[in-house]
Order: sequence, then C-alpha cells, then structure tokens
Amino acid sequence: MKFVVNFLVLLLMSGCFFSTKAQSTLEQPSDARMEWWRDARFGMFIHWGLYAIPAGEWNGKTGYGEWIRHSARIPIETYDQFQSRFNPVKFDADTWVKTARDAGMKYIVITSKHHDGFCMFNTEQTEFNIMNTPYGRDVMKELSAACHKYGLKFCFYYSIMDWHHPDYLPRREWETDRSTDSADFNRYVSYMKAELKELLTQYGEIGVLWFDGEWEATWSENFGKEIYTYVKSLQPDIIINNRVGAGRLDMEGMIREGAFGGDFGTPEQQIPPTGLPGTDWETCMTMNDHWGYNKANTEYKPAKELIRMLTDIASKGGNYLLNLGPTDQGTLPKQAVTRLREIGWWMSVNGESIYGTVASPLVSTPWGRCTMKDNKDTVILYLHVFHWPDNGRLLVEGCMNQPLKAVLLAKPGKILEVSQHDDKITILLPAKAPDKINSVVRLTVQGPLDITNPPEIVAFNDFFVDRTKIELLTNRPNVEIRFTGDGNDPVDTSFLYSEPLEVMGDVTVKARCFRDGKPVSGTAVRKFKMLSPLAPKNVRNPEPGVEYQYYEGDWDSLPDFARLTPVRTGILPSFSFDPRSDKEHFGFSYKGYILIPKRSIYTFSTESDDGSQLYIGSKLVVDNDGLHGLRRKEGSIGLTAGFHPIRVLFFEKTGSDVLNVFIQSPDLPEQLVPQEWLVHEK
Ligand code: H79
Repeated sequence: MKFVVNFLVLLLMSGCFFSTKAQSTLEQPSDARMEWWRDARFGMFIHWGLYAIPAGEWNGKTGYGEWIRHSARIPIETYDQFQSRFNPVKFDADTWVKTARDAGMKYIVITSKHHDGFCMFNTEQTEFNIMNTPYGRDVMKELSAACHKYGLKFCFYYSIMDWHHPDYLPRREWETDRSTDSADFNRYVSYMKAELKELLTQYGEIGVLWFDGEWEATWSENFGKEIYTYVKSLQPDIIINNRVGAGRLDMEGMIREGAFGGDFGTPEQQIPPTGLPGTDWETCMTMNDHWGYNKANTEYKPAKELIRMLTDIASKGGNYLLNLGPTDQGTLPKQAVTRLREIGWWMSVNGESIYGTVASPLVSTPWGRCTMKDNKDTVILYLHVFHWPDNGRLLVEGCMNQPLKAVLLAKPGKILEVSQHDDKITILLPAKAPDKINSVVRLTVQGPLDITNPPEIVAFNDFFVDRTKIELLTNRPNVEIRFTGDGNDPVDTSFLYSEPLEVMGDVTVKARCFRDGKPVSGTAVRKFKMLSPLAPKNVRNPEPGVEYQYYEGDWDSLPDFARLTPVRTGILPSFSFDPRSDKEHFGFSYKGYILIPKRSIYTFSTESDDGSQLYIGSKLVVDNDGLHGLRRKEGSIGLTAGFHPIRVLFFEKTGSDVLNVFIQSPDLPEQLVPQEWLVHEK
C-alpha cells in the first residue's frame, strides 16, 4: 500500500496519475477448417493460359507476361486467335503434380481464368474456353485427379477482373473500340457465380479459391461477401483468400482494419518484415520476373534463395506459394524444375522443420531463423542455421526452458552437446555445416514455453489529452511485471503491476518481467506525451456538408490547389467524388468544419488511392500523399468540443480511385467521419 501512495505522490509531482481497470489477455484464434493449410506451409502456384503462346513476346519486345493483352494493347480479336492455336501436346497432369509433390509442396493453385478471361476449364458459360481449342481436353479434370491420387490439395485461382466478358466493367482505358452500352455488371457477377458453381461441383474437393483482380472500382465489399457466402455454400470447408473482398492494402496484401478479408492475407512478391500474430497469410512469388511463361526471362532465383525464403516465411507463420509458368507445349520450364528438385532434396531431410510449425517465439536469431512445434509438455525449436558459426557454438538467446535434446536433422543419430546459462542456450556443432543453404538443429526443451520477451505496453496512443489508460501485458507463466514511471530501469522493488494504469502527464513507462525476484526479460519502454487540445472556432451559420473544389490535371503528388482554378465547386455531404467524374487525372479539395463531441485525443486516418492529406486548422494531421495503391496513414491531434476547421486534399492519377476518412478516439470506435459532424459556414 505504501508503494502505491509513494508512487502517486511521485507521479503527481511529475504531473502523472495512475488508477485501475480490468485486464485483458493475448489470444490466438483457431479454426479446424484452416488446419491443413496452416500445416502445409508450401504450395505451387501455376499461371497457365493463352498468354503462354506469345510467351512474353509481342512486336519484338520480350518483357510481357500474363498481362500481355493489356501491356501490349492487343485488340480482342487478335488475342482471341490464340484460342485456335492452344495445343499443349506435352501436357501430363501426373508429371506436374509429382513435380510439386517431390518439391515438398502440399497444394496446387492454378489459374482457372486469368484477367484475359480465357477459361482453362470446361464451362457452359462461354465459348472462350479450353474445350474449344485444338487440344480440347479439360486439363483441370486431369490435374484434379492427379492431385487426389498423389495427396495434394487442388485449388483454383479465379480472376474477378475480366478483359473479355462483354458485361465486365470497366474496359481497359486504351480499349475504346469495345462498347459498354449494353454491359451489365450484375449480370457479370451472375456469370462468375455460374462458373464458380462449375468449378466447385465438377472437380471434387477444392482446397482454396484464390481470387484476384478485385481492385477495380466496380468490385465492392458487398459483392465480396456475396461471393464468399456463395462459394462456401457449395463447399463449406473451402478456404478463400482476402482478394474476394475490396479492402486489400496494395501488394502488402493484408486487409485494412474493419474491411471484409476472407480467410487469409496475400502479400504478393514480398515477405512481411515481421510475423503477423493472429492472422493467416501466404506470400505468393515468382521464381523469375513473370507469372505467365516468358521465354526470354531465363534467370531464376537460386534454390538457396528460395529455400531461405520458405524458411523465413515459415518462421513468421506464413505460407509460401511459389509460381511456375508452364509453356504452351504443356511443359514446365526446366530452370524451375531444377530448382524444385533442389528444394525437394532439402525438404526430404528438413521437412519436419517446416510442416505443421508455427512462427518463431525468439526475438533475435542472428544465425538464421527459427520455427516451432509447441506440444506444451515439450517444445521443439527448429534452429535454421544459415550462417554456420566459426567457433562451432550456436547461441540461442532468450529461452528459459531447460534443453532436453539437440540433433541436426541431417544427422539425427548424433546427439549434440548443449549447455544453458539463464536464458542462453549453447549448442556445440560439428566443424562443417551439413547443408550450405540451411542446416536445421532440432532443439527439444522442457515446456511450457518460457521466452524472455519483455511485457507489452498497451495504450490507445502515445499522445493523449488529460489522461490515458495503460496496460502491461505478458503471456508468460509465473511472472510478475514491475514498472517505473521515472525513467529508471525496473528492479525487483519497483512498482508491481496488477491493474491498468491511468496517467495524467508526460511519462516514460518502463516494464519488465520478474520471477522469484530476478529479472527474466528485457525492459519494454514507451513514452507518453500529453497534448493541450486545440480550442474550437466560432461558426455563425453552420450548414450541413463540406465545400468542395474539383480539379483536373495529371499529378504524381498533391498539387498546390490554391494556385489552380477548379473545374467545379459546390457542397457535398462528405468526402465523396460525387458528382463523380469517371475520368482519371482529377483532384478534390474539401473544406469545412468538424463538430467534435468531446474533449479528447482523436486519431484521423485517410485511406486513399492515390494521395491524400488531412489538415485540422493549419496542422497537417495525416500525410498520405504520393502516387500509390490503396494505402492507409494516420495521425493524432488533441481537440476540445466544438467546431474545428478541417481540410482534406486528394488526387487521382490512373487506375482505381478511393478516398475514405476515418476518425477514432479512446471512446469512439474507428469509423468513417460521420456526415452529421461535417458542416460549412454559410
Ligand atoms: O496473377 C498474378 C498477376 O498477374 C496479378 N496477381 C498475381 C498473382 C497481378 N495483378 N496486378 N499485379 C499483379 C500487379 C500489377 C502490375 C501492373 Fe503491370 C503494373 C499492371 C500494369 C502495370 C505488370 C507490369 C503487369 C503489367 C505490367
């Protein structure tokens, strides 16, 4: 009790105050439907379609891939002629599937229809399909049978965007010869459903539906939910990627907060810098620079890079979907096959360190990566050694569990010597690495897992008005959290955390885990700063809506709108593009007042494609400028109740156009800025 009193005095002197509330815990979702997919970790992506015929070359240029019809601006009648040439006589489903299986891949995702609209399966919905080619065979039937025979999950890619179907909108911007007069997007969605029904009823069990091409303005979250529900009504256990919705954040591939996101995230050609706890995700990637076959692009990533990327992804809790672009003959590019064979050799020795593992619990693994199987009583840490230690000692830091056994997966019969000092485990390794790319040590330790991670300091924001609530969280067993508010490192006599704290002034919180009076973690630090909120303005005649100015121009970042002459001005209820110009190359500047209900810290964010900014008074609160895909940025400001001048700027160059403005505070869940809060002066 004395502690608490002393502490309050201390904090009051430095302008702070702590009080109490209930504690929350850290939890992970689990889902039986996702189990096979989470265990699999490694799959084959296949991009195969009519684009394999030009093989990346058009009019002497060789840089094209599956986007060739768009990128080379091939008229539809010309592209359609590939249909009468598609004859992959060397195709053999068993060979493809065995190649995947031998590489250690557990599932295959293949393009049933890419953006060009050509259906690589037997469909009643369009003539533009593989049955009407010289080949005339349903390759998907054969692949499905082979997958079931060899125990791989068979999965379909399906593009929402369709450059062939007359009802799909919009057309490519260069495609001025295809009329949109009788196009009906709802009818296109019915077409999609009819095709999806065929895909889900004629090819046995489908593991995943992998949507893509969802980013054009015609696709919406509601369509996404409708299709998601529809697909699951046909195959309840199927897994559906997040591109079924409309809230993907660029090639990072994750869904913006609050948006509908299907079952897993889809980073494209990139690996998230950290794990994403509580979410399922899969990085898809090419081996060379193209998804579809490109005969000129013969440089492929070395097997070493691919194996280490697979390991890196597994260590962060994700899946790796590695692409092949087969030729128009139906063969797999030999460079790809060579690499898959090397990966297969590595997997045949080390597969158990990938399949069924979860993300690394260790914070730092300078020698490589770590994956884990947590069996509670015992825990297996797979130590993926990329950089073999010169002194023969592998140092594993941050683990308090007692080591039971360590072996190299390449030589499982030979037990390695292990020693431990506090949270440092040292494993003696042979002089030479058994595998130059990645040698895996299987370290078994006594459970339950006890990693020396510092506690988490959780609060709404680093900035606050008047007061803020701070929680200190850990999921470690048998530890107490001790903390300070004066900048000193916590020791065993520092304040003991039991309930959430309430702070009323600038403070640096430091927190650390202790067990039996000894520190058993590093120290977490977070600084909190109190802001004085801005005073409101007088608005004499508030009228609903904001003033807008609409501009036209070609920009790569926000122009100085004040120096430009607007094409149109008026009042809008909110930050929308109505009266919508269906042109590209435009900009909007919105000006008005936001009626803030309560003195507090507020976090604004804009989600835009392309750039945007948000000002409150003269302060730039959100800077989301620049040419980019759907991207979200936020900023915080303290405000008192009343009217505050708000200005939002936006520009759109080409492609899809989105602007959403969100507001959030400790008492206000994140939401679009309510229209009722927006006014202008009459
Ligand atoms: O199916 C594969 C790609 O075709 C598709 N998603 C993966 C799985 C994809 N869609 N968009 N993108 C990838 C990124 C967009 C790239 C573009 Fe371009 C830049 C489209 C137009 C300019 C790349 C370069 C394609 C054509 C030129």
